[in-house]
Amino acid sequence: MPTLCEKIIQQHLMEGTMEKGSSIAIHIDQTLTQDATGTLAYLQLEAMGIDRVKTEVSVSYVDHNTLQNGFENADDHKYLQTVAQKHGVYFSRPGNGICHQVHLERFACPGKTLLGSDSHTPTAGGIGCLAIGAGGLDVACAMAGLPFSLPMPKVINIQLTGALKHGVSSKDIILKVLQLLSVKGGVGSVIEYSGEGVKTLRVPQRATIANMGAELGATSSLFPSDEITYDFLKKQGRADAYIPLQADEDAVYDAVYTIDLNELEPMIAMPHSPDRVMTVKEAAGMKIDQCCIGSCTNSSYQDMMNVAEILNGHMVHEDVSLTISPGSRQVLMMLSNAGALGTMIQSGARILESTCGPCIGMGQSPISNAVSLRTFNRNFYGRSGTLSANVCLVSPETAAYSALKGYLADPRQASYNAVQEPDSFLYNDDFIIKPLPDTSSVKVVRGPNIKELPKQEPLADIIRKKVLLKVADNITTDHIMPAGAKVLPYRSNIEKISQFVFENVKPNFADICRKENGGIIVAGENYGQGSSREHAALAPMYLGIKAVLAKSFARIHHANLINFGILPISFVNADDYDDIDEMDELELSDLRSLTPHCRICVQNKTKHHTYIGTCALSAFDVDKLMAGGTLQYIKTKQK
Ligand code: MIC
Ligand code: SF4
Repeated sequence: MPTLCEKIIQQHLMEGTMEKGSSIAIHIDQTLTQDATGTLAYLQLEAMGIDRVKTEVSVSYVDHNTLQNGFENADDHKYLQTVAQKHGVYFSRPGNGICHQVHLERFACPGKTLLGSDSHTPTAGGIGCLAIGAGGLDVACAMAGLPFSLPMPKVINIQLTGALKHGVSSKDIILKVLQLLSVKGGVGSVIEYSGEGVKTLRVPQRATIANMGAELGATSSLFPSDEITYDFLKKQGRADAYIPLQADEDAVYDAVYTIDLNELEPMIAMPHSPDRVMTVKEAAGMKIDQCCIGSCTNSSYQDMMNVAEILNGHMVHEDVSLTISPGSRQVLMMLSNAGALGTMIQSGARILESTCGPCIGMGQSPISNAVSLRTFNRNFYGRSGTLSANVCLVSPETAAYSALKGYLADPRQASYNAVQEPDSFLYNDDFIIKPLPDTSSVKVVRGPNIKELPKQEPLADIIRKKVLLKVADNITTDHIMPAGAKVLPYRSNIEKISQFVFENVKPNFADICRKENGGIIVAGENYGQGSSREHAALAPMYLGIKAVLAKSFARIHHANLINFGILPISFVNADDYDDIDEMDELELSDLRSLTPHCRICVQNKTKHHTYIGTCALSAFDVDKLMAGGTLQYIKTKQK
């Protein structure tokens, strides 16, 4: 009676028992990194002294920092290429596509485990792979052959019945799930999809849904591996990767929801959160300024072909800028061969590289006060690069149809023929540099932007620091460590990037940290949701942040804080949050006696009040914190 998730975990279990919430460690078969998190991951791998990765497959992608406005990003690409060669890692060159789309096409396998230094790694759940996002350091550890620790997840089942109607797409399914569960609804869980409706969805459509499980806060999302999976793998020339896989008929789930696809309508997530969902009909008519189609969520061949069908013979509205970024070189080639690229260009679409592009604020920031419809997965405040912009998330069909109209329009009214999956995909791996058998002659190239990793001291017994920032619920890693074309080039330069920590929340935060010689952050629920970027822990650590006191934490960020020696403390009594003000002085004591799931006494020296906090830690986490972070811990062990 196991669920699909439990079957895969069972086969990979290295430590612990499969009791919900208890700490387990699993073997990782594959890893992926992208350039914005990859440089740190490989610097950490090098620091561990590992010659060659121990995984079945590890792939390094370049897809985020591709706007080469200065030498920094190009230098990073060269470092990534050479360090990959040195350590037996596949290297997907810039231009080959977005990591999750390419990994789905060329590497992901049902039944395998995949750990990626990007929160949307679960995209590969669309093919039945247990794929998890993590910080770069955890991915470096997996490349070094160490098991990956996580709490044994709960399993939420979403049953899909019926079939999607004209103009409704798989993006609308996941937006509906977000409406049901919210950005916190998946925390600590894997989401498993089943039911007759699943059989009507092709692998890339399933991948769209699995991708945005990250926005639910879920550990991963999974689809069964069935004849549709086999068909996709066969068309990618990878039929031998197929194994059938599904939950047992009588699998027991922690919660079950049903969505009837027959009844589903086009959906939209309003600013600035992916769970502020309503139907397109409810918001229809809203004037728009920009539409961006692409990202790891919606850039498959079928997505793009449907867009071309809708645009065919029409011009983009004069007040709208439409950008299209196909997800991979494979998709782009196929669009070109099918004539769809010509259709898009003819309609006035601006064709961008096969990269993340506007999704991570790498160009195409919209005009002031814009309404921008995007087929992406995140519409967090400021992420587009225009602080006054209102970004909404929609399906490719809604974006394309609205781009023609100049206002939010319901694609069920568009007359177009939905495109089916092709008979075969145009695959070739010429843009993926394969690992060399002998790497002894490879020289790793480091440009001047690649700096050494900062070091952290072992945990002190007493921390007495001021609260330098108090923030509300659902703070994203985009709030903590903004991305975008200005900041991303410094992902390998922690001193430089730390200047931007909380830039859009408290512009002088870095200066205050320096003046006060570090401090503590107080936060509400779900602190650190969103991206896996470990810079959101490493850069605050560099600024002297010693602890975060929050009502609750997002999974990946919680792990990243521990990796960099910052104490993640949860309030036992959530009301204590209200009692603390910025610049209050807090004292945390007896920290050298920290144990898993221990309580910590927090004294407010300014108000003379005492609060109780807890730390949800495994024994391994305690060791890491004591040493001052994971890298320090591994180094001490090696001595
Ligand atoms: C994102 O979508 O926010 C990113 C950029 O892909 C991140 C990784 C990063 O910050 O580099 C993610 O989702 O993990
Ligand atoms: Fe890239 Fe956007 Fe996907 Fe992150 S969410 S991997 S930035 S396309």
